[in-house]
Amino acid sequence: MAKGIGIDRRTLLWMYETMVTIRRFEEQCKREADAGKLSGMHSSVGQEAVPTGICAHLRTDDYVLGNHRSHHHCIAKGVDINEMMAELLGKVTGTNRGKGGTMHIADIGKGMLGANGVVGSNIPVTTGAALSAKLKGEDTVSVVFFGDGASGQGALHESMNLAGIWKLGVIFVCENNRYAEATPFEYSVAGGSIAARAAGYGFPGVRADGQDVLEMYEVAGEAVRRARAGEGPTLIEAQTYRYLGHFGADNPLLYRSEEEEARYRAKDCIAGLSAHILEEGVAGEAELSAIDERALAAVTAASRFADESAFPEDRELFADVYNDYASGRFTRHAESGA
Ligand SMILES: Cc1ncc(C[n+]2csc(CCOP(=O)(O)OP(=O)(O)O)c2C)c(N)n1
Repeated sequence: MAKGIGIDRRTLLWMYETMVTIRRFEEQCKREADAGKLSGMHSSVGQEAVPTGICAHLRTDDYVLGNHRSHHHCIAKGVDINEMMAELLGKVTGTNRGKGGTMHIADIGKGMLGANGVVGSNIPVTTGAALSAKLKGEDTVSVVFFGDGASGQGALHESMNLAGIWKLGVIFVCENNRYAEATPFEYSVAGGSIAARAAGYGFPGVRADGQDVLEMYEVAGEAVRRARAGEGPTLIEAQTYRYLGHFGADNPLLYRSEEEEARYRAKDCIAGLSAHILEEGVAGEAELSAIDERALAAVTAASRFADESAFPEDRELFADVYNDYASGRFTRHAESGA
């Protein structure tokens, strides 16, 4: 673990509770999927430290965008887990009134501009959000999370170039969990380092231990400071691991070893932070257990909330989906009479 020097107690305990909440949420999602209540989802278990260490520095008006594996990004950015669980189950109380599902959760009010099932697609959108902030003279930071597989998309390189020349307040965060579906990082990423690519665009690229939330916090602190100060972008390559298969139903042992899985699980981000908190006397066992219980209770309540919520009515099908901006006939859900 990094030393975590200077991180206050409130932040440490927030990071602990956020990571535990993400894990309990993902475990509940797997149960919902196994019960046939949702068709499947990309679990972020094992990767909790990456968005947690970064979002610990963000304000509500900062922007986060994600990818197909984004439950952890949403929770770390403060999206309500009741609404998230309802969204996953297609209920009308969901973040997107049940029309987005697991890969398209968005909550503009919380600064979560959206997950996205199209690999790499949110990288230029985030760069655009950062450009908009710059043109408006705002110091908001825009963060995009994407995988090692997405790092081969041309959109990343075009975005890094524009962000570099315009010194945009964007942070490109690659969650390198070593596999894009079943394709190993070593096979698909030329040069062996995603972080090193930033040098070609004239801004810092940093490789960090994505299973160490204190290191993530430290690296993100500098990236956020640069972005707010108008000094330009940063690329962070967080080395992490997804404990489960790509989409839940697949068997990861067809392309990786039990020994490798055990090695990463031994460096678990929650266990690491818990040990740090206890060793440094930040909190005792009883306080951490109380947080564990609170996180579990919140996730259980979210599941109940989703179960008890209604599905959208048929007449809602086209509300908030198509809009004709050009003709001025733009309708919001509330105005559509649905
Ligand atoms: C443009 C596009 N190509 C292919 C896919 C199919 N696909 C979905 S997830 C995925 C792997 C993405 O890997 P990575 O970016 O490393 O993210 P991870 O799943 O490891 O979090 C692929 C190829 C897609 N959704 N979009």
